[in-house]
Amino acid sequence: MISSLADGVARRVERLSDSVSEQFFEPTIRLGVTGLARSGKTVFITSLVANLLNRGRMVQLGAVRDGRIDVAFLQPQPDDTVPRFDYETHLAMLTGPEPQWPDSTRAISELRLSLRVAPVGLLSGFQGPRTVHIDIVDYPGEWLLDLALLDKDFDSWSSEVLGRIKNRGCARDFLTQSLAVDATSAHDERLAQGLAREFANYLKTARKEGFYDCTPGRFLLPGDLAGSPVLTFAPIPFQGKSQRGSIHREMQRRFEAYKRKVVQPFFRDHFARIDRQVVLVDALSAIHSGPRALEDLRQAMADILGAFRPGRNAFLSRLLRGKRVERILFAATKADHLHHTQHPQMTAIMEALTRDVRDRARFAGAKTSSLALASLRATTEEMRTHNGDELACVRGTLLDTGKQAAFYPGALPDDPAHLLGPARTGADRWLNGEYRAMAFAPAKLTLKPGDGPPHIRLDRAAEFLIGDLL
Ligand SMILES: Nc1nc2c(ncn2[C@@H]2O[C@H](COP(=O)(O)OP(=O)(O)OP(=O)(O)O)[C@@H](O)[C@H]2O)c(=O)[nH]1
Ligand SMILES: [Mg+2]
Repeated sequence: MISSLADGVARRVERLSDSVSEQFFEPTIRLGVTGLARSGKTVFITSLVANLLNRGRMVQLGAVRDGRIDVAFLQPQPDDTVPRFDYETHLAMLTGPEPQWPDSTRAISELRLSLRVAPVGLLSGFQGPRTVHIDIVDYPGEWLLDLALLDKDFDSWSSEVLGRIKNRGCARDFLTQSLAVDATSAHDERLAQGLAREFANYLKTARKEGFYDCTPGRFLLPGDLAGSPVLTFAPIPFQGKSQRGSIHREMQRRFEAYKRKVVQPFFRDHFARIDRQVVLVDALSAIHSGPRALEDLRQAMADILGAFRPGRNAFLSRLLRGKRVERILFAATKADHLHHTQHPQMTAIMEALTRDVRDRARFAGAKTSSLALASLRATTEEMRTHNGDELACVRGTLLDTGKQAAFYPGALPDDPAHLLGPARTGADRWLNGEYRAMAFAPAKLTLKPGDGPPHIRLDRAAEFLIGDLL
């Protein structure tokens, strides 16, 4: 009895000293990782963590080059209600004997990595090593698109959505139902559920067809909110004065509840606490899909990045009160689909895609950078001769057949305007080039002790994001 009591006291003291030392001596960086669906978030985090634990391939990270990182280790995360990023499972899939890409994740998750770092500078002879905690937070880029809903009331949102989708084939079934609704009629739960279901179906198809404006984001990824009233509304046509007890009044109430209970908490509990942010973009896939997909991607990026210019949104300005993300990295992922001689063009496209917004974010004080990276390199490079031309190819295992093949993706233009121009003016195909997409399986690896999985420029990304704090 006494010993367990004493034990309890001792532990409490220990915990107290833990949290005191954490606050005063152990800096914590919250690193947000976002991007649209399939942009490469899970692979990025898995490989980044694996390469920070085994740092043989991270020489462009200054603290690694200088030999100042003594150890890196995973620790329990600080937030008890956020799912843990399932690092071990994802790594096992990527680096197992039959390597596979991880499953789609589509929700928020978190992981704490701690680094013990030797001090630099004048005091280095007197100080012991410091511990720096990096809390990596993975969240869907689609959730940032919901920010725009906060500025709208139900009626303006409804008419905007109905206007925007009126000519979309994939919206036909939903529109037929929605336009037939008499908004003044008494609320009928079955009708509301039918409309919400049809609206969610439309959103899912629209996303598959490459439309990016698929909000409210949680309709696509409902998680444990599935079937709840905050997800049981849909845009309906309405004019005049709202009646008590009408379907319009109930839809309006639920729309407001979605903003208050789903959108605002995400920004308050997660977004507002981020110090450094990486936005991952699968620009190559969009280029392969053609001008419309690239223009859609550009607009989605602009909307996503709008969240990093809080001045635009009253709720966010109030929430952040001057605090801002200090650094934002825009990274084109899957650069191993291109020979390295094309990486500068890829980076230029990335810069052009984010230019408008980036300039403003820079103006607001955040440091920004763009690069092309591969979190997990799945190819090797090779030169091939074709009709007398030297083609810079990449070679890898094809995902669908399991066969080895060399692949030439097409030449990206030196001037990104040659792609973004036609995309903006609504061209339906590329005139001066053909771009092919190819899905590679992750390569079988034999890693030397001390080496993480192979990557391209993941160390540069880490240097930009956290290097100054190590
Ligand atoms: N070749 C190559 N392919 C990659 C790389 N990173 C991601 N991919 C491909 O992109 C797909 C999506 O990667 P994920 O990391 O699962 O993307 P995500 O953003 O987490 O996707 P969701 O969880 O669905 O939102 C993978 O299944 C791979 O096919 C890379 O570094 N190289
Ligand atoms: Mg994922």
